[in-house]
Amino acid sequence: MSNAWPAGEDGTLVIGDLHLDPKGGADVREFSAFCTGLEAPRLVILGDLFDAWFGRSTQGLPGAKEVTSALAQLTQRGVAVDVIPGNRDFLLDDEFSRISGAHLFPSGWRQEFHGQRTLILHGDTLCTLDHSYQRLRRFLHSGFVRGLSRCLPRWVLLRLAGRLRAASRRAVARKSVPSKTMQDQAALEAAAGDSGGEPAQVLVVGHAHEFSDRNLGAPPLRWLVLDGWGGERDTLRLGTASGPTSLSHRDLMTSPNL
Ligand SMILES: [Mn+2]
Repeated sequence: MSNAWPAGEDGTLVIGDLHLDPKGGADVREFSAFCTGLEAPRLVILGDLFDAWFGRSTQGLPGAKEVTSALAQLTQRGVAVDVIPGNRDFLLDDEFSRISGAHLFPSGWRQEFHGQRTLILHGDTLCTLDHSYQRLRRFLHSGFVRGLSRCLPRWVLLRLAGRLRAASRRAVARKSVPSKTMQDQAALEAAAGDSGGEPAQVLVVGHAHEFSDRNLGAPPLRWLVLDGWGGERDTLRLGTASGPTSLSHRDLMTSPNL
C-alpha cells in the first residue's frame, strides 16, 4: 500500500450502504435524483451501493443501468466518483468503472483534509471476531469466484445471491451480537496501516448501518460509522473548517447549500 496521503478537496461527500436493487425500484430512482442535484467536487461511496452484484450479468439489469448512468452523468459533469466495494458488491469490476467513470478502491480510500489523514473502508474487515464470515470473505474474494461470476448464467447467479442473503440472515440471527460487530482493536490497526506510513487520524466506515462517532486510543483516532442510506446521518462532508460533518442525504437534496 502506498504511504502517500493525497490532498482532499473541500466539500467531498461520503455515502454508503445504499443496498440498491439491480432490478430497479423507488430507491434507485431516488439515488438518480440525488446524483442529478449533487453539488460536490467528489462523491465517495463506501460500499454496498448494490444489494448484490455479479459482474457483467448484473450490469444488464434495468436498475443497475439506471445507477451506472446516474454515476456516468456525475463523472461527465466533473464530479469525481470513488467506490470502495462492500461485502454485497465486492465483484464490482473494470467494466463497471468503464461504464460509470467511477474509480474503484478495493483496499480502502485515503486523503488528507485540513491536516487530517482520513481513511475510508467499508467496515466488514473490522469484524475480526466473526471467523466464519472472514473465512467466507476470503473464499468470495478469490479468483475462482470472480471467474465463476463471468461464466454462470444470470438466473443461476440471481438464485445464488438469494441463497447467500438468506444464509447471511440466518447466520446473523444465530450469532451473539459482540462477535459480529466491528472491533476497536481492528479499527486502530487499520488506521495504523502498514509499517512506515503515517497513520490515519480519521477512520470512516459503514456496514453496521448505525451512526456512531467515537475517539479511540491516544493520540485519538476519530472513528465514524455512517448510517445506512436513508438514515438521519447517512452522509458525511469532509474538508470543512470544523472537521467531518454528518448530515442526511434527504436534507441535502432539499437544500443543496446545507
Ligand atoms: Mn456491508
